[in-house]
Amino acid sequence: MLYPLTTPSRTVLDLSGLWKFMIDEEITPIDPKRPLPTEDVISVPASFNDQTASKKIREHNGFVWYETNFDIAKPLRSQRLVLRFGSATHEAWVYLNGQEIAHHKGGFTPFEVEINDYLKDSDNRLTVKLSNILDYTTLPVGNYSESTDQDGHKLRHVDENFDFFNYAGLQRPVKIYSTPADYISDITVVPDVHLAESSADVQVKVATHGEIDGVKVTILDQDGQPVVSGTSADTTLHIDHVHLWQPLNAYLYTAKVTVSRNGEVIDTYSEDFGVRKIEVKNAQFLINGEPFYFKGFGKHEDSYVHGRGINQPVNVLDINLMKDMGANSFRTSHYPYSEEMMRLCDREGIVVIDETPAVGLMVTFGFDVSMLESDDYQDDTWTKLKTADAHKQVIKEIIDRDKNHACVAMWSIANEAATFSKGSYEYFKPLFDEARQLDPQKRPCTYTSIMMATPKTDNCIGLVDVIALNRYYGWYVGNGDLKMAEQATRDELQEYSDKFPDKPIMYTEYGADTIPGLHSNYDEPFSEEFQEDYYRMASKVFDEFPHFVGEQLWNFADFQTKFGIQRVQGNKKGIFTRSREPKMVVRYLKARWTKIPNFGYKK
Ligand code: BDP
Repeated sequence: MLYPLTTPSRTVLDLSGLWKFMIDEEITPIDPKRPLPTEDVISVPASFNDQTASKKIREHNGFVWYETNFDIAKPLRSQRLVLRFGSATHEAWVYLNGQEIAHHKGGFTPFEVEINDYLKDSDNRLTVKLSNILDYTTLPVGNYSESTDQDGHKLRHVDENFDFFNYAGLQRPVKIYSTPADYISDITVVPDVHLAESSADVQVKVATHGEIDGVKVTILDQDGQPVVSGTSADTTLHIDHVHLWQPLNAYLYTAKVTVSRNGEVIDTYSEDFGVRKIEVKNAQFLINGEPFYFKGFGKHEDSYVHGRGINQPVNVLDINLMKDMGANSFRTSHYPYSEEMMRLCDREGIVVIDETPAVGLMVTFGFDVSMLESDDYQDDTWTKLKTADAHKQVIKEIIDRDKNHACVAMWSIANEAATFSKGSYEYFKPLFDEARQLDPQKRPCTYTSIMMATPKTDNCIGLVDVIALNRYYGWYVGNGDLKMAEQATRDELQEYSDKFPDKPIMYTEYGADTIPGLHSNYDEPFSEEFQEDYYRMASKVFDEFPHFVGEQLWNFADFQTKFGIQRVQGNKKGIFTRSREPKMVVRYLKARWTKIPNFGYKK
């Protein structure tokens, strides 16, 4: 799916701004044929939750309504016009001038619809009904229930089956873009790098719609100079002396595509791409033939006031903070991030593990890990959840959206699912097959494994290319006891290495809640000293294992969660606060990571 760009044949209009907004109390039906009955406003794009002083709005579960009015300049009306949502969380019904024109389920992927047939000459009214309901059929997974108030009105409840606040709304840009009536509908770029020859063959496939009889693809270098060109809709172009896209040293080429009819150029689109090779071989994660070491984070899209809404200054700051610390990567825990963030990572050379919103796939999820004491803990997740269709759909959508991104080095099919329970393999096998078949660049696939999934009990670990562990020894297990934690970390890594000698292993989560400014002479949990000791302990063990290929800690910054006795205004495992001030541990990690090379750390 193409990102909306202005080109010589296309224009993008941005509908960001103040929209009318109301929650739907489901008392008086709302008729989209009439203007939305409110004068209240909300800013788009952003989550709605933290923009008002109302607890009722912040915690509303069910439906909300958005509305804006717009005009389209006359010269554009002859073009094909497409309304495109960067995302709408979690389910959307879209009405233009009172008519339903689109419906989409899944809160973290884009969707679009042609609007020409529904437009008026002026004052078009765009209305969006959104649901933030999550249940056993959706991703993420929510525990959904209903009750009635004293007046007999229905109340809906979503209890997040995961550890982040259920922010919702129009959280990403809403745009209208134009194309000619016959147009480029998709571009797929697959680089095949010949490392020894410093060259690459880049396959560029162009999908079109309408009467097109000519396609031209020109590859431009980073200075905009043409390198090579071809003239078919499926062409493979050879680049000599190729500039590789390298971690923290990005180089982006552009595939400039023009399509024509009878010699006349009709549509133009420029897709940036990087040339790099990703392989998993001999228990190593190779980028451009060299063993890469992941240094970085699990993150969230989470900031003050914006909630989960796009916040580009914060995105830019986060990447700069990462680079300053010597980090080179992060995972889009626990959902696909905005396209704008992915484009930024392409430019900055940040290596991304791109995760689906499959989080909460464990019906017994909670902070109680006592089940770890039993070696064969089971739950009935896979008979209760009905998420397979949503999962398949989102794998398709995320690959369709992100397939060309140089920054995407691996797909994470799920976070902490009950892969130890009966039925998990049957659930995941087809999803891994699907991802591997759909990805034109054939990137490695993984999921991040929960502590109950051990080398003995995990049914699905055979499916992954890289073993990605979320582990909390010293925090949820043996809180405060770093001696025990060190041994448990070592024992488990040893067991994984012995059992899967060909698979690289990395940590995709480990961390300790830390209250900024809390200090302790006795290194107590929650103190800044404990957080540092915890990371020093883990680092020491990581360095003992040759096939341990990366450390992505939890979490980059403190973030908002639902209420809970283990959460004080959210999760405090950030090494930065929610406003991005460093905790003490940042100095230690910076010293460590700036010494660890991106390549060749584990010989
Ligand atoms: C893991 C989850 C993550 C949580 C983290 C924690 O993957 O979403 O925030 O633990 O408890 O279970 O801090």
